Amino acid sequence: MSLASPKRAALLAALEAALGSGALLTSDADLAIYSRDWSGEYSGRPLAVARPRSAAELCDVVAKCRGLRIPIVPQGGLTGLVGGAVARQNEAELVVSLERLDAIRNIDPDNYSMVVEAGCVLETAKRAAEAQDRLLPITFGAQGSCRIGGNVATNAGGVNVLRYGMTRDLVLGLELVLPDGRLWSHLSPLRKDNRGYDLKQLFIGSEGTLGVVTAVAFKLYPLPTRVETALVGLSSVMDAMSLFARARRDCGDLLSAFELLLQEGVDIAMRARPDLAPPLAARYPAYVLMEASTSAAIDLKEMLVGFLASSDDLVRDGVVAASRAQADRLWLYREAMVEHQGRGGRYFRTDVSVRISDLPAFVERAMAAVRARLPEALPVAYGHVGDGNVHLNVIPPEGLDNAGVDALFVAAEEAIFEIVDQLDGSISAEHGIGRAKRKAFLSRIDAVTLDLMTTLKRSLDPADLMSPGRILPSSREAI
Ligand code: LAC
Ligand code: ZN
Repeated sequence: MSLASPKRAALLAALEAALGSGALLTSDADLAIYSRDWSGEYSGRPLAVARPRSAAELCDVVAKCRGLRIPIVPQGGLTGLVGGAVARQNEAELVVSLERLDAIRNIDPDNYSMVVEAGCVLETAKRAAEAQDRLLPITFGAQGSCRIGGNVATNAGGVNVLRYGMTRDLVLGLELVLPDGRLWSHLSPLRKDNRGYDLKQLFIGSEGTLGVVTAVAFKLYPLPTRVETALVGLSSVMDAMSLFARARRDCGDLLSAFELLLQEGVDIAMRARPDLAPPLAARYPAYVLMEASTSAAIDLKEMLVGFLASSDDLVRDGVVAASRAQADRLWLYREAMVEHQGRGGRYFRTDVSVRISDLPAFVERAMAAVRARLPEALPVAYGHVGDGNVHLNVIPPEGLDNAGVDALFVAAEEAIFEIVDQLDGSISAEHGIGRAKRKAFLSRIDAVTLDLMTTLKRSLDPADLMSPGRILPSSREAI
């Protein structure tokens, strides 16, 4: 469906008048960077890009789109991996970029809270909190590009979830524009508030389908003054999870990251970054990157070194970083592997979860299923195993054409999700549903849950104008 030009012209004229010049982008050259996500998997030219500077301006944009029945897709840093923020091909969707709504409205160190606008880059918000001796704990590779509104809309995860929770656990208040154009403003950073339904929870993780986030009140934590990082080699994923169970007890609440890598992943990192030497003297089937941190005056290094020494039945070798620079280098194996796993081409991504106790069985069975079904492909597993969340990705053989890669994606998804189902896990622990996981999501959802979700969507957005076709089928779509 493409939009008839009188309707398009009416919208553009109305938006131009409401927003002023420079706020509305319409040329091919200007639209290019808003038309493709970071993964390269999704692209679509929007009808135009509106860049409001205030929540009031955004209310106006939404009201005008509503009048003309034009769908809206909010966009942040385009680092989401499920196709949520890119306009659908040939669907005449207006992208609303939050990039100019990027102020840090306030930081209250004594209340351990801050209020940030949706377009603020995560790293900028983290730095501002740090300058006041506080930690905004959302942490992951894309933090230099992703924006706060997207973090909330997707309930972003990351490497510190096991200590601080998902984004949802850090949100105290929200301000957003509803599909009918009204502003819902609840930014009060109270720690406890039990008045009626906790409405903000409906919007966190709703992926742009129920409203557009304009500002967020976050809970902050003490900025750690001591951080200890270790990379250890182990004989198996099973041993890695036994180590995790012990670390939970022996490191208490000081454990802030527990990431799994396999030897294949370390090899990918070293191929991509020839300056990275093998991390340990020998090669191991599994590696764990673990981090403990605190702001308290305790000997954290003694605790971590003591813990690893007492676990010498599991830990075959390991290194504890002697400096922040060395710790950053240990994290580089993880980051370089993530960045280069696809060798610059397309690859199949998952972000599944199972019970922590089922994780070794999941990795073994899912890797075996992928190898049996796609012997030429390379399965790579890594991730936040302290949360039971693993990224089991599948890299196509080099030279495979696009149709072959499409077929591989289908086969890989079937093979991996079948094991997730057997273990009663989640096909999306972290990245959300968007468009990428919609079919798999809808084919597994129970009737009551689907009815509740559809009822909610229809009551808040009866004309289906907010990110249609993401999570749930669009009402205009043949299913
Ligand atoms: C990670 C992101 C991709 O864990 O979820 O690296
Ligand atoms: Zn992840």
